[in-house]
Amino acid sequence: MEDVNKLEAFQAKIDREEKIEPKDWMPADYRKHLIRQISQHAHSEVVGMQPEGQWISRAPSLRAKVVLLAKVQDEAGHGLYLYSAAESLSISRDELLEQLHTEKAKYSSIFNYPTLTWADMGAVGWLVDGAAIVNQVSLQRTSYGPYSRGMVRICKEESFHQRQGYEVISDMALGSPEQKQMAQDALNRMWWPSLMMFGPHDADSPNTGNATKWKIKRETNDELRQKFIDKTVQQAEVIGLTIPDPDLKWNEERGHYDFGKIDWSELKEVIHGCGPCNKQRLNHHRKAHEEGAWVREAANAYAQKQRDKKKVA
Ligand code: FAQ
Repeated sequence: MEDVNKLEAFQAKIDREEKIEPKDWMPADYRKHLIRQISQHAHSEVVGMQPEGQWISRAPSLRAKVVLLAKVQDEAGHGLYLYSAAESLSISRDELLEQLHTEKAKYSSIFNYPTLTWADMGAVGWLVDGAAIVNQVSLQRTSYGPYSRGMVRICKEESFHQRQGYEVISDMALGSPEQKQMAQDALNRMWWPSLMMFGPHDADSPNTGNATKWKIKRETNDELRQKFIDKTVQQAEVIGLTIPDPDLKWNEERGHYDFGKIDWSELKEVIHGCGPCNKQRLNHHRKAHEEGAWVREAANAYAQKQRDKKKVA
């Protein structure tokens, strides 16, 4: 009976648009759902540093290098905000990383594609950050306080990322015929994987039901995907690039673009470890984590020393 009352009070709080905070009572499934989503979001930010990190040493100018470096550092920061939000739900950072390394936890499918040319740095910022913002703007209103507040800050930085990418792709698209071809090729390769970032169709999305009831998700996978398409098509037109979808067409009645069929078998394969770079990305993360063990040990030893000092004083 007590739990039924608590559950009703919890749902009423959500329905009143009040945030749930770490010390509030919450059903175990809400906690589990949030840990899953927030940690996967954090892993995506951190693994997402790899495809861009590879280009820092190959950026075509000092300005481009500095800007890309700043962007990749921001992504590490986003990972940290998100890991902290997940930790506020009583799970340790070690457990979260263990789940990533044992492939129990996922990260966004998009980061399992290679970045082959400098134009891909444009496509990642323009499309991948562009898609991430559409999703994250919506998540600013998520019901869990620490996640919502983290999103507000992340969105501010993410808009800078999207502009960085659009600048790179615009410069290429409006440059020499060879550069324009590179920009078009990057768009051709990244377009469909970017649409897959929003997850399966609503009808095939097992987590959407609870996520909507608990206001973790404020818009569904399909609604967000449509928003992203509608705003990105015009951006491609401005710089003279063609979206690689022959079925893309403005639908006056719906007030949205109609678009072609997404290859869901490709998303399934990538999610289940068989994308072009899955093994490479995870192995790199595991290796970096092992090599960083001494830093964690040193930081813990230092923190312990400070605690001991306080005790004596
Ligand atoms: N990739 O029932 P649903 C970024 C999984 S941040 C991999 O629809 P849900 C910044 C899903 O987890 C990008 N797995 O799931 C940046 C679930 O499996 P599970 C990350 C996917 O949670 C830019 C299963 O399929 N953003 O890019 C994908 O309701 C540039 C069934 O799916 C976030 O994480 C996928 N694409 O909706 C960094 C935002 N789609 O967990 C560097 C927060 C689905 O039951 C460079 N997350 N799955 O084993 C979300 O909004 C949601 O979790 C969705 C999925 C929309 C991703």
